[in-house]
Amino acid sequence: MQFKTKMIPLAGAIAFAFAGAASAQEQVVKIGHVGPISGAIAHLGKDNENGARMAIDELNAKGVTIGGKKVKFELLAEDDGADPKQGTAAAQKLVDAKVNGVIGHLNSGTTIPASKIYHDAGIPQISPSATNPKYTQQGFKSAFRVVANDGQLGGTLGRYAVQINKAKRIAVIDDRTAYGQGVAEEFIKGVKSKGGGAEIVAQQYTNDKATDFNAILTAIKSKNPDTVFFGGMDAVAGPMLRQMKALGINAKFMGGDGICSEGLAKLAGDSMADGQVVCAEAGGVEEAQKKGMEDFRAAFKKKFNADVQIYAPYVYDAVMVMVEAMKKANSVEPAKYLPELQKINYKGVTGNIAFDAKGDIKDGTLTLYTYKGGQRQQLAVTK
Ligand code: ABU
Repeated sequence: MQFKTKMIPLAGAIAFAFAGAASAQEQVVKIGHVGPISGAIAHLGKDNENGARMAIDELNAKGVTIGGKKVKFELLAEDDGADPKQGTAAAQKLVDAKVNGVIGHLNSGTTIPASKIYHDAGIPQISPSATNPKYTQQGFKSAFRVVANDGQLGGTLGRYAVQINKAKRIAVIDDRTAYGQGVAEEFIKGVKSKGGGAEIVAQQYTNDKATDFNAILTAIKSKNPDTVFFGGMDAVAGPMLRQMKALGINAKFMGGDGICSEGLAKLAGDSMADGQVVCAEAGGVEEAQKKGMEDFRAAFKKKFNADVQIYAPYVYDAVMVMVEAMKKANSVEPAKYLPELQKINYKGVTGNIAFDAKGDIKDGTLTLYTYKGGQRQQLAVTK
């Protein structure tokens, strides 16, 4: 058999040889991302994943060199469906793929069990949104989060209910997930710490897939609450608000970051009165950094034709922080850049990011929001 040969002109041959040399000096760095891309909160999972994609695309466009080699970042995006079992399976898949680091997961209920898998494999993990304190209380040096935790979230909301909203009769519902239960418990502690004559008049439970709240809301209505706190996510809070309106429960509705999305108003239909909902994002920026955050939101909208839901900017920063640690270590090897991650001090779009000894963000901020005319409106930024 004869091979047809094609002559390459000399200049082309030299260029070809150099291109080969350049690619030999290129290294692929795999960044894992995990969130729920299916199920009721897929819109939040996609928001997170797009935050990671935005960071990776920017890094590749800019060009990053680490350890003398040009880096090509690859995003390995996995869906955990917000389910703990699917979460550990996704974690194992990323470990088997030899990722250099992981951003995720979105939910506390998936982040906590997955963190042991990453820890045992020596892979750094940064959650951009899991707020249950247990995640960073396990003694895993590989676990970090770039947002405040449920102690800060629930506690602040509890104190706000009593001090600012003057709540007296409070009903509490949670979805029994690691996040929902945890933030509700912290909210109750916050209420109790302020006294002020506020009482928890009812406590009810649901789950993260429920759509019918008639029985628990009817029980709550009989206690005549002025405030209902819900520990759970926006996909459940929306229909819950609709059913509260249908039952004539005219109470304030409060919740943590899980309900505090751009999409809550849509999920609640026209059932949300102006100012009725008060929720908190587990992060936020003060005046001087607002422009950076607004620019990010505009660039995100342009790239994905979608508004930021909650945590896309935190995911973006989490990727940037991980890469910054690699640059400082001059290595993409987890064992080498992990010590740099532990002592990072990085100015991101979501504010300054540095971690305490447990891996929690230092000086975490909260942003309180309400909704008016179906739009999320900021009430306050607080520490
Ligand atoms: N922090 C709200 C949503 C994620 C979670 O902690 O489960």
